[in-house]
Amino acid sequence: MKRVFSGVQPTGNIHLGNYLGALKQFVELQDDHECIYCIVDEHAITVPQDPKALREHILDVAALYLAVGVDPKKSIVFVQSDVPGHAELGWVLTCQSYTGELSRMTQFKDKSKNKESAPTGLFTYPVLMAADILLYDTDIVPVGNDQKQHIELCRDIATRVNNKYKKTFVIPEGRYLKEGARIMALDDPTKKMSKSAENIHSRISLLDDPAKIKKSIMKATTDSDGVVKFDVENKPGISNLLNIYSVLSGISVEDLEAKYEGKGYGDFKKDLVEVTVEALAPIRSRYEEIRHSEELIEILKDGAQRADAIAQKTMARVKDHFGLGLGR
Ligand code: AQP
Repeated sequence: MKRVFSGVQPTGNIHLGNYLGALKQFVELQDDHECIYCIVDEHAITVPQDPKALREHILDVAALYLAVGVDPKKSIVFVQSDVPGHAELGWVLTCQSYTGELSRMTQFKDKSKNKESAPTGLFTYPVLMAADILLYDTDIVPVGNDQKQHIELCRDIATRVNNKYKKTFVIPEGRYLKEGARIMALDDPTKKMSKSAENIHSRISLLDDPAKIKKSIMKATTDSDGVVKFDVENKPGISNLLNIYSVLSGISVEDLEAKYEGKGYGDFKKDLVEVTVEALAPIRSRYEEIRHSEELIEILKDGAQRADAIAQKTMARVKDHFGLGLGR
């Protein structure tokens, strides 16, 4: 069975982009793959975090994994910092990466823009992400489009190590969905939907109540010609909404265009509100059931043990190939 690894940062406001780009794939893959899903808290501290809130967000994301359908009987679910191999391999790989290639990462450029100085962790973040993936001999990494550059870097580092030392790592492949891979912000469809955007109406969070969902969708930026048509270049707002509608309802974009021919954006948006509320309602209620349960903690502890067993084997191999430690 092929092995799958992916993670989400516990930085709050898990949104439709995270769900449609990544989490939905997590669920799809778990029946016929060996899946490992992580809450990447060590990535979250690359920007300032309130310690109390971070702890809560870790459990929020874990509960959301389960609420969307990740099944701990089929998949390993755990918190990154509970497995020391991530940070350990992260350092080894930092020594195998170059400042030039890290400087080219667009996420680093965006997040450090207009800052006189940025945390070093923000710069080396993609190396830690490579370590997360390579630690588990991962074959497939289900992620959104925005992670493509980081996945390529991971493959480059793994290939470099394999060529320089004995074959150490499996070379992973990114897995991106055709639709859902890049959900755009509702207030500005030229930017991706993001957890950290200031305007709460730029995103739909998975736990938003129906009133908030309605307000965000009805306010979403479209254009003035009133034709429901998929055309990313000229009509990015309505194209993004069509995309969301299509993935949530299972109706193709072409069928949606036909359904709303001759109707205005108002009707379209009203229906999209209904579709979204309906899709998110079971996630919200499952989340409420599990979020404060002891079961959640047990699942994460068990997941960390199972993940650690795999990670330790990889670290033993890495140390052996690099000549680290005493070797006995
Ligand atoms: N807009 C998006 N469309 C599709 N997929 C997306 N992902 C993120 N945004 C979109 C995917 O969600 C997974 C988890 O992302 P993350 O926790 O690593 O955070 P991120 O990519 O940094 O997400 P945000 O929302 O943009 O957070 P901030 O604002 O904190 O930077 C990944 O698979 C990602 O591709």
